[in-house]
Amino acid sequence: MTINTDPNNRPYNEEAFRKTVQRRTIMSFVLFALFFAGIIGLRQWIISQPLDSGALRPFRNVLNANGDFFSHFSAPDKKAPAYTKAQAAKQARVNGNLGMDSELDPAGFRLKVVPFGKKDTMYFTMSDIRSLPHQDVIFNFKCIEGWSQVSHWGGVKLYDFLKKYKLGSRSLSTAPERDELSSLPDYVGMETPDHQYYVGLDMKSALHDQTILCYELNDRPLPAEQGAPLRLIIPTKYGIKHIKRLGTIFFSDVRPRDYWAEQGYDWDSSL
Ligand SMILES: Nc1nc2c(c(=O)[nH]1)N[C@H]1C(S)=C(S)[C@@H](COP(=O)(O)O)O[C@H]1N2
Ligand SMILES: [Mo]
Repeated sequence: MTINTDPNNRPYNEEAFRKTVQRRTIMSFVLFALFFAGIIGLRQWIISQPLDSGALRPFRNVLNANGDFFSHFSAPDKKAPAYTKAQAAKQARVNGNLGMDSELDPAGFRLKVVPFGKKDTMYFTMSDIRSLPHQDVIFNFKCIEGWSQVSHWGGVKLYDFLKKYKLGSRSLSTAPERDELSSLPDYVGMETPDHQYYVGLDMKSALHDQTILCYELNDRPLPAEQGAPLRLIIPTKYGIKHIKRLGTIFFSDVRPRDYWAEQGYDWDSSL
């Protein structure tokens, strides 16, 4: 007795069975080849695309879309959690020394500021900067490499500095206001004196209450390897944005170049 498993009760036909198997084998081979060609074609297309801020355009678009999406959740006016001095590391980590080779002359130091529209460049001494109200910032410093550390910095609010010297608005006669963001230039750019390291910031984050021009670490003068005489501390963003050895500040409606964004990292780098 034979068991016929065909529901239509057709007799078993070896020749037909072999043909079906053969046809399916060819079909799956063709589909696989098409799929493979598609992947290779896509890859060819992607690598033929132009570079945009250091990433191939399609990847940069994904990075930008990611950044735009997540910026809705991490509002730049949100405060980074505060800590006490006792919680801060006694020995703050040192990381990164790009753009820090130029000669260090704290007495001769001038912070260069180029007002919006490249109007007359202005220069500020450390005493100009120190004359503003002192501000401590104690926060959890986070590096994209994966480490974080609570550290204690001192300086003056970038906002206070820009307000006092009427910088960062579209004209030289008005001080920037936080609640008039739409009337201000969109971005702030910062570079080391030798222009080897540079960051771009959105205006809202630059004017944030915890963003400081920093000249102290643990109540003492900022050490050279941590950015003396002046660096940026911007607790709402990853370490890459905390430029050390600050030399120049400028304002723009075009996204300023950014060292790590050119290496493929998220341009915004908000926490
Ligand atoms: N000029 C300059 N600033 C810089 C860097 C750098 O290489 N050069 N590295 C950045 C990175 S990646 C980090 S994590 C922080 C580290 O600051 P720290 O040395 O005070 O820990 O500085 C940032 N600012
Ligand atoms: Mo970093």
